[in-house]
Amino acid sequence: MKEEKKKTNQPRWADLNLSNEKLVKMYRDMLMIRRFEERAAQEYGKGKIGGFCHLYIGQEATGVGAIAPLREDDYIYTAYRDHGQAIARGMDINGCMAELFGKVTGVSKGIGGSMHFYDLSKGFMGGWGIVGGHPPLAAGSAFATKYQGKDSVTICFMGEASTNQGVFHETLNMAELWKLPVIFICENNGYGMGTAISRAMAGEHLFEKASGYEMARGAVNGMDVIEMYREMSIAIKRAREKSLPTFLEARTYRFRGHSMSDPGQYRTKEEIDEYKKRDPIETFGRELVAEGVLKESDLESMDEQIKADVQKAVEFADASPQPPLEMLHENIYG
Ligand SMILES: Cc1ncc(C[n+]2csc(CCOP(=O)(O)OP(=O)(O)O)c2C)c(N)n1
Repeated sequence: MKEEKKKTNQPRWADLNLSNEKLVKMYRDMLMIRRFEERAAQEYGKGKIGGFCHLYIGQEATGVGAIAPLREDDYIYTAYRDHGQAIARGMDINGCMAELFGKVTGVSKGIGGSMHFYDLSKGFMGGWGIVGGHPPLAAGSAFATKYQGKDSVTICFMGEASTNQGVFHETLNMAELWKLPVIFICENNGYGMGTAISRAMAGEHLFEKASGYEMARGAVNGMDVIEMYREMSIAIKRAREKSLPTFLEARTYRFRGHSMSDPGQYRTKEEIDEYKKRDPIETFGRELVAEGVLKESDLESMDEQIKADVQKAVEFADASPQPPLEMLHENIYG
């Protein structure tokens, strides 16, 4: 009886070997992404940021929960909605903000912009703009590390619309055929630009697309950082120890438009409000307080500190110089 009571009193992450420090870091990373992007939206409005800018707000738990169980020698590929994953990977927020501002101190020297964050030292391989264009690169990365006899894992984020591309299927086929240590994380936020998934995709169970290749697969609640961490830990173990791929469908939602230029008239306020009730940051923050990991006052002071850090990043970006003209001729094939 005593034993049973003890079990039910345990937090739901008790089996995951997560220290309080790690739990707090996961919460902090999600809040940093949120505050960084809210500020990016403001700066975009002021004309400080140009070009495309796709916000990750609402999807934070997917990126943080997927990246938290990785090792430093693992690799990450993603699409253009890349700020959140870059921050979750520990990329410098000054460099990230400067990249948005198109400054030479940016993570891609100011010539990539919002869609092309990159940091080799963190194994963050971008930031890619073509829908479905990067999954084959991720499979190539997994092939390379396997060929070199390393036990690194490559993870690849993609939007659900990319799974309608032919190259997606070619990639899954080769990944399973060659037993590559790669994890595909499909962030199903329900919409490809303004088109609801139900209008563009046959079949209700997206993750079953991987069944044609007999790949390990499943769906996970992408609004829940702990569930993401749990499923990713299993997939990472499979990739690292057995060199096998996994396809995970993370069910999530973006609270903002597709990009900064999207007025978002294809969804109702009621639908958005419904998802906001499941805000991944608020729900996890409440849970950490309920479990005694943090106090309400800790949440507040952390938020203040993060806002101050983001303010400094904006000042850094603003004060940084533009890339010099000579750089126009660098990194060009010809
Ligand atoms: C090959 C290709 N076709 C069209 C586009 C234009 N486009 C940019 S984003 C996007 C929607 C992609 O949606 P999804 O993959 O679900 O990702 P999300 O934006 O929801 O993160 C489209 C069609 C593109 N970038 N590349």
